[in-house]
This record gives sequence, structure tokens and C-alpha cells, in this order.
Amino acid sequence: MADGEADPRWGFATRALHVGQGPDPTTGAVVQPIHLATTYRQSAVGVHQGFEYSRSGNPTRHALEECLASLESARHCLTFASGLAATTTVLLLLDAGDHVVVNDDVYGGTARLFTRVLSRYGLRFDSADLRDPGALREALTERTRMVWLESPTNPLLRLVDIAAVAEIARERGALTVVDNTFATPVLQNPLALGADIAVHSSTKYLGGHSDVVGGAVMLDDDALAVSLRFHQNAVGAVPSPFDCWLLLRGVKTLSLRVRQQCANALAVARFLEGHAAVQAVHHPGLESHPQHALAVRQMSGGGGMVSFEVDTEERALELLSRLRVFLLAESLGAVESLAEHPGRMTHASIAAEERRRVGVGDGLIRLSVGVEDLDDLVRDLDQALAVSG
Ligand code: P1T
Repeated sequence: MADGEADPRWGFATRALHVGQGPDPTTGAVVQPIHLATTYRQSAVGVHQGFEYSRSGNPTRHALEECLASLESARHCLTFASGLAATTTVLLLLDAGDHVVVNDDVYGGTARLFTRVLSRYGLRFDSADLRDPGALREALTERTRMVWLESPTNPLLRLVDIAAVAEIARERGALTVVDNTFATPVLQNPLALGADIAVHSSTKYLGGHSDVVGGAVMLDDDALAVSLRFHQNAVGAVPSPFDCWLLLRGVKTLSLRVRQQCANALAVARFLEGHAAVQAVHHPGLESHPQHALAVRQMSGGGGMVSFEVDTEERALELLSRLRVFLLAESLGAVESLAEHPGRMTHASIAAEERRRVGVGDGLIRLSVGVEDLDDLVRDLDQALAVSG
């Protein structure tokens, strides 16, 4: 077995450290080099050592793609300059006139991309509440080619039974795509549950340190991978070698970080559940979550995200401004805890009426729980809630 090649017996944490990243054959360096060269010498036309031009292929990116494929137990991985670049490129598998069913609770930027950009190029989108897999049957049309979902969803932490949805989609010849950003491959592998494609905003847990924007797509199907590889190169929304290196560095500690974030998030959610000023708490690890049984079946932990509701927008904004350890900022999944107001921030691009209909109310606050000491996180929320309550 060559250095950097996966041993089939390796567990997740070992794969995160070693797949795609054997010691550099020219120097023995144990860390993957950042290959900045934009082009590669050919000894005769078309004869080269695997790389031609850095948009179509780059050794640092290749190492990252090998490693991430292995983390989702997928045959293929392609990486992109952002999560939305990954999403866009997946949608380019479709043709004008094709129809996509989208779960009704998704990241606001994904909803904006679908309804305000890609719909102008002839793709048609309908949303459905896929907490009930049967709702998919109602939404399917003759032209449905793809079902797009997040589980857990952003920001309401609702779940979709991925196996049930993928089965219905497959019967109708549609692809199931799961944005696995919130769960991470540590907690959930959509492909093993029957999905065709997993998508990540690697800006979040995969990077894990709030210092790199990126996206990734993992899949098993060889023909779809060839088509995605064509579009990755033809469109060109590729990550830089330095971004790839930051991600390789980030994923080394992915399982450690996510386990700690799960433990902190569950404890934070339990604290919020017992607070008089909090009206509702959403976290898949809570026994009170309406889909807790599905969470136990489909995920190996509740994840690091928590959202909760206070009675008014005014109170939510006041509370956010008083937090000190939780930083008021968009994004999620990194080591430091963040808090935000979906209605005004991450989901502001969705029409207020539609947002409220789905359940993203004005008093909703979303927390990305990091790896700080739990006592400091709870004390921070407690003091902010005391003032606003
Ligand atoms: O920001 P970018 O790397 O382009 O990823 C977009 C994206 C895709 N999918 C999910 C589930 C996401 O949460 C995001 C980005 N989300 C935020 C920035 C946020 O704060 O929710």
C-alpha cells in the first residue's frame, strides 16, 4: 500500500490524518506541501505526471479531495471555492426545464441561489416539508430530477429521514442530494443512507477555525463524478491551494472537535430548556425533539448547533448584544461559539412571510456551540437571558 492510500481497516480519525497525505515523496515532509504552481511541464504534448493546469487539477487539492472522499466513505470528492460554488456546480448536472424538490428549511443563501439565480436559467424549484417523506410524493412531477435537503436543517434543526426520501426519489429516477454541513461526516454519512450526493460547506466544521471558505461534493457514481469534474473545470469555482491546505489541517481534528461540540451543545440545550425566558429549544439530541428517535437512528450525535426562541425580536436582539463569549456573527462550526439572528442575518434573503411560515420566527436565535469550557458558555447565556428576561 502506498503512503497516503487508505487501509480499509482504518477508522475515521486515522483516515482524517493519513488518507491522501502520505509523507512528501521528495522530502519526507509529514505535512502536505502547498503547491502554488499554476501549470505543469509536459515532457511531450499530453504527457505529464498527473497535473496540467491548476484549475483542472492541483496536488494539494487532490490530497484534500482524497481525504474528504474517505471521510464520507465515498469513491469521489470534488472541492470548490465555497459551499455555494459546490451547490451551484451540482445543480449544473441538470438541464433547463428540470424540476427540483427542495426541503422547505434550508440555508437562506441556498434558497436565494435556487429561487433568484438558477430559476432564471430554466430550472424549476418547489419546496416541501420533507419531515414527512410522503410530502415528496405530492411534490414530484414528471420532470423531477433532484431532491435537495439538509438534515439537520438550518436553522430549525429539523431532520429528514434520508433513507425514506432517497427511496422515493430513486423510484422516480431523481437524485437525492444531502447538504451534510450541520451533521458532518463524523455524525452522519448520507451516501450510506441511500443518498446519491453529499454536499458540504467546508467553511464550517470541516475547516473548523473560521479562516477558510470552501465547499465539497462527495459521491459514489462514476458517471456523475465525471460530469461534475467536467463542470468543476469548465466553471472554475475551485479552491486555492492554500485554502486546501487549511482544510487538510482542519480535518485532522474534526472528530475531536465535533465530539466536544456535541457534548457542549447538548448541555447548552438542556440549560436553555430549563430557563423561564426561553419558549422553545431545538436540538436533535434533546429527548423533547419531535424527531429524537430518528436522530438516534440516523446520526451518532446531536451535533453542535442549537436554536431557541424568545418571545419577541426586540428581546432576541437585546440578548444577542449582551453575549460576550458567544460572538455575534454569521457562520458556524468553528472552535469558537457564535450566535446569530436568522431572521435578520443568515435567512434575511428569504421573504419574511415565507420565513415565518416555515417557522423561522422573529424571536429565533441560532447558536453554533464551540469548544470553550461549558461553564463559561452557560454563564454567558444565563447573564444575557437574565437581563432580557
Ligand atoms: O458560505 P458557503 O461556504 O458558500 O456555504 C453555504 C452554505 C451551504 N449549506 C449550509 C447548510 C450552510 O449553512 C451554508 C452557509 N451558512 C452560513 C454562512 C450560516 O451562517 O448559516
